[in-house]
Amino acid sequence: PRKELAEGAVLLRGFALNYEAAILSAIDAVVAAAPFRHMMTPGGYRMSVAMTNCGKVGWVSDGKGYRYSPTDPDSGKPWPAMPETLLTLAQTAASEGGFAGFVPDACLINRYEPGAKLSLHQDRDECDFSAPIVSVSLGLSATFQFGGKRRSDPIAKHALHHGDVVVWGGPSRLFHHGILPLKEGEHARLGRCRINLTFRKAS
Ligand code: MD5
Ligand code: FE
Repeated sequence: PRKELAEGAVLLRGFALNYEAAILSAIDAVVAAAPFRHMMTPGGYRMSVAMTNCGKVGWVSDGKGYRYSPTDPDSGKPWPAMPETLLTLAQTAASEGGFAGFVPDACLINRYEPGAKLSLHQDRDECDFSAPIVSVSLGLSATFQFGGKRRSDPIAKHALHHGDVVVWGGPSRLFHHGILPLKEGEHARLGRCRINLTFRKAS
């Protein structure tokens, strides 16, 4: 089932379920080499979402700002390579969403525990806004806030569940969005957390 949330934004409900076991073992391998950590915002706040990355570059935040870095600042080493199965998932979903030829070079992995949230923001740190962002939701369900190009635009809410994939391209690529504080719960395979993968063409 496929649902257009806005021009260029396509929700593929349950699309990742076929790949579940492969995704979870790929995440385990990435996290073994580059553990989840809570980054600091440029303003000096600790993010409630824990993050890691795989791919050629990874998204980082610290006192100096937001950017993509080829190395993990915690280890000084390159981020783990993007597992083939994750790349295939992202490319298959992008094609389904109307973005054939998507070649992500970064995958940000976000881990939410109950109470963790992502305040309303735009994803603007990438070099090429003509490429979509593909996001994969796993574990506990979350409420996604979906606004518009301007921060003051009205905000819709959508539930995102285990296995859901969203392709954010076209005009929606720069829409404001966020995740409300995760509600307490227990997921059969993921436990007390939600994991979101975002595939990006960052550099
Ligand atoms: C999440 N992550 O569920 C979300 C999913 C992030 C982030 O927001 O920056 O790590 S990605 C949602 C997204 C990406 C690009 C555009 C739009 C939404 N949008 O137009 O709403 O952890
Ligand atoms: Fe975002």
